[in-house]
Amino acid sequence: MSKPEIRSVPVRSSEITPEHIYRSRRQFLKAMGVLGAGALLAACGPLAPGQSGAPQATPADLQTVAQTDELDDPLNSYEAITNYNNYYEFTTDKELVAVLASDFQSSPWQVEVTGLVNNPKTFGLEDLLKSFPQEERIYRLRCVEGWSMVIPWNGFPLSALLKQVDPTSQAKYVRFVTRYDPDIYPGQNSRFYPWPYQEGLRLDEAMHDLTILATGLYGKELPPQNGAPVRLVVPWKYGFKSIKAIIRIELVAEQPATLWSTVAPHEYGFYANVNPDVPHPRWSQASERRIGESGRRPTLLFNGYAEEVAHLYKDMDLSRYY
Ligand SMILES: Nc1nc2c(c(=O)[nH]1)N[C@H]1C(S)=C(S)[C@@H](COP(=O)(O)O)O[C@H]1N2
Ligand SMILES: [Mo]
Repeated sequence: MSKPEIRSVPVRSSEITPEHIYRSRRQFLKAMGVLGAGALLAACGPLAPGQSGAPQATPADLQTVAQTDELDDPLNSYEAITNYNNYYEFTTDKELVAVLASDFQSSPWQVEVTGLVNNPKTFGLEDLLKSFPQEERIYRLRCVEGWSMVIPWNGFPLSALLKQVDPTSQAKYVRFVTRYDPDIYPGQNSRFYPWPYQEGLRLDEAMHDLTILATGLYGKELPPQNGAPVRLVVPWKYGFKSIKAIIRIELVAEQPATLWSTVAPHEYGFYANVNPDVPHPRWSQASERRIGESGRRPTLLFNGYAEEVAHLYKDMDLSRYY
């Protein structure tokens, strides 16, 4: 039997499909006349394209084909991703963050984009969702502590937002700031940390297509514990770079201070690129514990994204601790 004509259908077996994308694809498939039983499940064997009267693919079918990243690593469950979190504004107890964050009000919310830009702009959350087409990105997240997950984010490239504000030629770095409000964030009453949480990227890192602002995960609105309503995700860097609950993005000329490099500069550098060969001063970074798995797996250079990002660091000594 010959193969059914479904090769041009834009569904990759390695994708989880969030509902809104699922729907638009479904409409596309309908228009193409290929939506029949198993049309999305290439492995199920031949079928007649456009076959009528056949049961239609459901979101559940899609979820069953779509459970790995591009390295064939399984996605972590929604439960794991939303119940094991680092968010020091709430607590340092990863399993308590979700509980303490459950009442967090992430609406209304504004993100001010300012500094060395020709077109400073304040975006309401609705503007961010409306102005920038939301995509799904399945990324590995590697925490500097030595654990990792695979997370299907929804969001959009940070570059799209930066293009709108039009950085001036003096802008060399981007600074990100989390909301400061000790009344809602119990952890911000601790004087040990220089609140608010801040992070930074070099402008070319910020403009890289892998760098996104996430507004959701698993096709749902971003939960408070994962940084609602909008957080950075930089998948080739240790997780602490991926700052949550952003209220300000500032284009600056000098490398900005970050919370972790202020607290412990010799332990948490500005670049913080995932690198198995450069140990943290107190532990090896050669391997990691994937949440949901027993044992450890080797950590990959740039968290497995070397092909895409290594060129950004061709003038830097990767054996150095930055
Ligand atoms: N504002 C803020 N952002 C933050 C943190 C934090 O404590 N506060 N923790 C970071 C760390 S150490 C990690 S590993 C990731 C964890 O993201 P997740 O909880 O969504 O998996 O968020 C990062 N972003
Ligand atoms: Mo982390």
